[in-house]
Amino acid sequence: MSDAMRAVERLSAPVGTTLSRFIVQEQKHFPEALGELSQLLADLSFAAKIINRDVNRAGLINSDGGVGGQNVQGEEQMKLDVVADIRFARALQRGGQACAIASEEMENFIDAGNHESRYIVALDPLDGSSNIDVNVAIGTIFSIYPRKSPIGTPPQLDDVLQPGTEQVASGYVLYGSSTVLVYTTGRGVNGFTYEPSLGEFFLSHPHMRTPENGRIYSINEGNWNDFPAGIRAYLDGARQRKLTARYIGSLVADFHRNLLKGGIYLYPPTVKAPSGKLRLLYECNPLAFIVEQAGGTATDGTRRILEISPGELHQRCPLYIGSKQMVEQVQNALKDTPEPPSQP
Ligand code: AHM
Ligand code: MG
Repeated sequence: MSDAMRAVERLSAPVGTTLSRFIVQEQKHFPEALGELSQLLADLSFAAKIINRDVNRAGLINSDGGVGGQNVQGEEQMKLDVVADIRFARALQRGGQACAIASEEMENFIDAGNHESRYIVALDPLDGSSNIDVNVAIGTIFSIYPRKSPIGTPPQLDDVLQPGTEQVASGYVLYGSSTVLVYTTGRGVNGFTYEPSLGEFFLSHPHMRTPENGRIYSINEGNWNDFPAGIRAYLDGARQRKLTARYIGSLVADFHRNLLKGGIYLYPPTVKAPSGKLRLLYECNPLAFIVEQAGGTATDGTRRILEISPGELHQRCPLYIGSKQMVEQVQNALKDTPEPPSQP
């Protein structure tokens, strides 16, 4: 082949599979599907594109300041996580496929007004609050459930308080050195990378699998004195085996890295947070669904995360999530040394 032909071939290479095309192709595996879930995923990815733009321009538009503060033009500032919450709620309300939305940013779930729709969305619109103002990777986490109440009626709290096993889809968006959207509908996990010049997510990580074992552990070791004895024992072992410590402090970013490379993320109960810090509905459950679909595990130390029945919207739970063997080791360490966190 001549150089010219090679150049033509290179320049006209296919750009790949867009997220929208992939969603439509996936829908064909669910013959009874009416396209509502596909539309919901499309709405979420559209809002994610807008958040991505906002995150990238955060320093310029002063949206990284505190709520109620003022920017240099004397305009009201709004924190990016609040902006993200508004954008997702608007996209879902207007998209028409979510009848209720539960968010980390809202005390109660909201009735999205779409009473004919069949789905509930729980989400953390912008997770990693301590990293928002300092240009460190942050993320969105979402979870989709079928409603339990009859179609055509207003959604109820029980629609939102379902165990993770009931999820029909979940995913996350990582706003990092590139922006990645990863999701599952229970048929494996696929990841898409955002191409800013085309404004599209493209399939970049098909059929994601996480290694059975890994060498990375991610935990806020500053809380060492508060950890249950079993966790301290596990961490001692990890140091002896010279594992690698990596902790960004953004769950999505730590989770994504460990998913790809093999590792474990731990947020144990502490004295300050006796039930752990992370929220079951929109942080633990969606990532637990993804990790299991990718061959990994998620527990609260004794129970499978997905089987925990939530009693309230913002319920917290300890989280040990990642490579199967590493999570098992943590569970064993907790069993062998079953002491609660020490009291101050
Ligand atoms: P947030 O929802 O207020 O952002 O809190 C959740 C975040 C996670 O992204 C992160 O893994 C964890 O909190 C970090 O907590 P800590 O600062 O205690 O290590
Ligand atoms: Mg959060």
